[in-house]
Amino acid sequence: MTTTKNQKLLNWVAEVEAMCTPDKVVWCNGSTEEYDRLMGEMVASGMAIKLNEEKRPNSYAFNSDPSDVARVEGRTYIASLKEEDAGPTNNWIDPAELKETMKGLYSGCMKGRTMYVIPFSMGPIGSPISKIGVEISDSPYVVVNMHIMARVSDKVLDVLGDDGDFIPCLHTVGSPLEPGQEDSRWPCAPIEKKYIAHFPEENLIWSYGSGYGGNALLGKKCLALRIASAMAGREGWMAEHMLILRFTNPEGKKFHIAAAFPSACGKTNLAMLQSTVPGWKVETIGDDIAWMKPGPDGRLYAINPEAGFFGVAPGTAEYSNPMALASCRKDAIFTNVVVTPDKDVWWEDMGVECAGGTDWKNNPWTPDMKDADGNPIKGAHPNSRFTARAELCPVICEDWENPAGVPIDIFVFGGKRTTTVPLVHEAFDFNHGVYMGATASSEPTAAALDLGNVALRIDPFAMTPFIGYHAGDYMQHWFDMGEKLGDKAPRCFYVNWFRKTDDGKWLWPGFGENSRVLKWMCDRVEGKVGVRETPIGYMPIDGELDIDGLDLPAEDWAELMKVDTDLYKKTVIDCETFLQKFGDKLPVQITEQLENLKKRLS
Ligand code: SAT
Ligand code: MN
Repeated sequence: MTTTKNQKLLNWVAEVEAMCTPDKVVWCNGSTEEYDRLMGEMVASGMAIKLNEEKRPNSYAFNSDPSDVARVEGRTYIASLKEEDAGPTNNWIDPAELKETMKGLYSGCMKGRTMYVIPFSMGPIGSPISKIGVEISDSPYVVVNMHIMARVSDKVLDVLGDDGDFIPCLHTVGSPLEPGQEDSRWPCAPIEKKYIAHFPEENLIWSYGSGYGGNALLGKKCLALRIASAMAGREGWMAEHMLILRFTNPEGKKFHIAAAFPSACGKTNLAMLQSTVPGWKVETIGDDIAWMKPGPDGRLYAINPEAGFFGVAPGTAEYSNPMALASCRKDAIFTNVVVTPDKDVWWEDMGVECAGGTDWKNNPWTPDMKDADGNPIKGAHPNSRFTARAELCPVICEDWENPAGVPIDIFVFGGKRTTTVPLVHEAFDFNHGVYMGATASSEPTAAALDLGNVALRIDPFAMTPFIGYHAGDYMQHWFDMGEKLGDKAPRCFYVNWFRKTDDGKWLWPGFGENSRVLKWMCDRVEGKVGVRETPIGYMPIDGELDIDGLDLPAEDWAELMKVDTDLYKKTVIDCETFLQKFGDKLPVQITEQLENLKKRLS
């Protein structure tokens, strides 16, 4: 039961209950008691595994259905009233038609299940910059993950009051149960019935058929990026797929960096980086999403709307990200990893040996197992995840929940490119930076597995799957923000940690050593170092980006700093081809930047 008198909320819950016909309705309050009770029920049903209390206190593991392991971009829709408002990067269906289809699916979809009503706040509860959402879901797994990722609380309903507004987020796993029918361990619907639908003019989210990650934890990509970016475009602020970190120098001067990379390109690692530059320290504010608004002093202030990390497990190791490991040492949820016989967790590239256990498909597994083609069978799914509380991160910044946010000095864009793009370059000015962000390119990663075999994805601002409106208007919004911010706009840089030699060896050590590149950026902001001008942007003068003590042969460094104009021209052609699809919505500033770049390269 609930004590809320908010009529919009009560009406919506009643409507959904009538449509989805759950066995019962439970209003969630985010309490520890609620968390423990749901986990207890899921352990009893076999959906969750309670991990070893000594090794992983208060932690649980889940295995999803093998068909439900990542976001489904091909089944994600921006159902704006007009098709042209969704633009060429989004799937679109007429909202009336999509609602008809989905109502058909929703009808009776929660039969045999409990319907949870989950009030949550993205951003600190009660802060003027925060947004209230209410997720209705029939997945107890969603409830416990929302406890960690969003702020689920009765207090949200207090803030909402009798007539406050909220973003309705409807979710179901799409798997009704007939009387007596046994539930599956991870109920979900087949791919052709999955819909992740957004109605931007109504600030409404409808998700059907998947229980995994961003398809189901609707505060994250659906609300905090797709719906929020559309709101931000209308209202003059920014909702971006960016980590936020504070980098403090030995004198105590603080720099704030927001960085955009596609999913599964190491954002979490960078957000929690252990600086190798003496005296310089990184603190984490967020690892995935930034909401940014101009502050009273004209600078751009950022908050992290989330309360936890939904990080990629494989590759998270003591050497790559000890702070992420520390964040999930207790009170964590693991999805699609290996569970060892002593009920701890393991994944590929965790930096420790594993003799075997139960793999993400719930089968007995040992590391020497091979598939029919002789390739090793992975124990953890490449997109397996940990859900961890941000407050447990040892380097969480004291200002991570400051409702005023932190002033951003530097924007970083990037992606995973094994060739062509140098380690770091700086934009000539903000508009050039917007061009860099708009044409950021990456080789595909594990976070969206339904993209097929594309060699290169141009992924504007790492936002392609998350822009809730026309991407051309979204790019224009970036230029408009630059104009509004003027000389207080953040400096823009482009990085690529992922260059390889012809024989497949990484050229740059990465991880903590990336702090050397961040320091160079801060030195640029302070005017302490110069640059050399190249066709693609400003680059470090030899000796001014400190690589002392690295095992980095001179020829590797030269390669990392090289701009091969012939190779680069190919990327520019790919970008130009990509940009053509924006037609007359392509901002003139983009065309200008592209023409200038082509001239500089010729
Ligand atoms: O969208 S998820 O939340 O599942 C993770 C990601 O793609 O970054
Ligand atoms: Mn992400």
